[in-house]
Amino acid sequence: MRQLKMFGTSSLALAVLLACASVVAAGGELQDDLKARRERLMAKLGPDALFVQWSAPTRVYSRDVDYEYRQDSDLLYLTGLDQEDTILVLMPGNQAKREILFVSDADPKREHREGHLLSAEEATARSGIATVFKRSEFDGFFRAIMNRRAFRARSGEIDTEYDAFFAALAESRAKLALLFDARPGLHDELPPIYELARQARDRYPDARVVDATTLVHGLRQVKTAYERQLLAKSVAISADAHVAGMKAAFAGRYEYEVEAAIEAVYLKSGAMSWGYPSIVGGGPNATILHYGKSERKLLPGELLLVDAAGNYQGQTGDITRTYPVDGAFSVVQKDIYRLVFAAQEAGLKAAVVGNRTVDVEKAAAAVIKEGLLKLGLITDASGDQYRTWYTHGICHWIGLDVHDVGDYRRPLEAGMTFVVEPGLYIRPESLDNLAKTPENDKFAAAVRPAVEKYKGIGVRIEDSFLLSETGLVRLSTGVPRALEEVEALLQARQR
Ligand SMILES: [Mn+2]
Repeated sequence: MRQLKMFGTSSLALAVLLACASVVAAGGELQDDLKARRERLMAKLGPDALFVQWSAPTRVYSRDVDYEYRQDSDLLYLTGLDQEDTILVLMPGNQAKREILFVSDADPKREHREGHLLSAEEATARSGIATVFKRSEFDGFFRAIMNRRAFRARSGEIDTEYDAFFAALAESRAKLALLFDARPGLHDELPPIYELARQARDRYPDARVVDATTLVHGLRQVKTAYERQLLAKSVAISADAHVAGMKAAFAGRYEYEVEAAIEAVYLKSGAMSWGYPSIVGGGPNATILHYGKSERKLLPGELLLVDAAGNYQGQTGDITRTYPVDGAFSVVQKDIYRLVFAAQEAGLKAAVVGNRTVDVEKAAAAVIKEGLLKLGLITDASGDQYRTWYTHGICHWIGLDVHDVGDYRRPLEAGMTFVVEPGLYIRPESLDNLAKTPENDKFAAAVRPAVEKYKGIGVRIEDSFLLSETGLVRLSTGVPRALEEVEALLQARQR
C-alpha cells in the first residue's frame, strides 16, 4: 500500500488545506449542492427521524503513523467535510436546527502537531450547516434528546425546537436512522454506530433503530450537476495520467516507472491521491486482475495493462488501457484487443435510459462468446466456457467510491455514472483449474492449440461514463482507445 504520509500521526493538515482550497474554488455552489442533498435525504427520512452519521476512523499504517485520512463517503456526500471526529445529525422535524454538526474541540497542542481544526464558523462555511456543536457535547446531546429534553435549553426557558421528535418519542413512532452498510469484521473494534444502536435499544425503546443505507445510497446513485462536473474533471486528470504513462512505458523500463509517471500527473493536477491503488502489469502480470506490486521490468513485445485513476475532490473515475510497450500490437495481441474493443462497443449500445447494467453485460458477453469461438478459445458459445477467459463483470457505478454504491437492479437513468470494462485473460492454468469432468477435458483438449497461441495475453479496456439527459458521455476521451490511435500515440513518443 502506498498510503504513506510524511508528517506524524495524522494528515489533518493536508485534509484541511484541501478543504480550504475547495471552498475557494467552489464558492457557494458546493454548499448549495450539499444542502440540497441533505434536504432530499430529510424528505425521505420524515419528521419522526433522528439521523446520525460518523466520520471514518483513522487507520494505523505503522506504529504511530496513520494512513492518509480517508473520510467516510456518506459523510463526505452529506457534509463535504474531510475532518476526522465529525458527527452529522439530521432532525427533519426540527424547526430551525434541522442539521447539526459536531466537530472537534479546539486543541492548540494537537493543532501544532497535526494541523488546524475547523472552527465552528469554518465548518459552517464548508458544509452550509449553521448549527455546529463541539464533538465533546454529542453524548450529552443524544441523552438529552432521547429523554425529551431540549439540548442546551436554559432553565426557565421553553424551547420548542425538538417538539416534533419528542412527540414521535411520546407516541413510540420515533426512528433512529443509522447507516449500517460498513459491517465490522470479527476482530474489528465496534464502530460507534453499533454502540449507539445498542444504547438506543437498551434505554430508549420508544425509538426504533432503522437502517438508512438504502436511502443515502439511492441518492448517491444519481449524481447532481455539481458532482458530474467534479467527476468529469477527475476523469480528465486520470486520462492525462494514462497518456503520461503510455509515454513512459518503454521496454527496459520498470512497471513502477510507469506508475510514477501516472501518479505525478494526479498530484500536479490537484488530485491529491489515487482513487484506488494503481494496477500496472506488464506481460503475464496483465492477466492478474488486481496486480499491485509494479516491480517487473517491461520486456520487448509485451503488452502493459494499466488500470488507474486519481481521486479529485472526492470523485474517482476508473480507466484501463492495454498497450504494447514497443508501440505496435502483434497479430495475436490484435486479435484479443479487437475482440475486447468490440465487446465494449456492444456494451455501450445497451447503456441507455431504461436498460439495466445486466443488459450491458449481456450485450458484451454475446460478442465475447462469438469472438472466442472464432479464435478457437471455446468450442461452445451457448454455455459458460467463455467464463474461463472472461472472468469479471464489466459494469460498476463510479463516484465517491471507485466501486460506488447503488442498486444494480435499478434501471439506468440520467445522472448515473459507471464504467464498461470488458477484459480477456488467457492464463493456461485457467484450463488446468477447471472441474474434472469429461466435458471439461474435451473442451481443454480442443482449445489447447489456441491457448498456446494466445497464452499470457491479458487485455482490459475500461472507460468512465456519464449517462446524461442527451445520452451516454464518455468522460475518458482524453486517452486513446481504438487500436490504431493507441499505436499512433505510442509511435510518436520520444525516449
Ligand atoms: Mn473498474
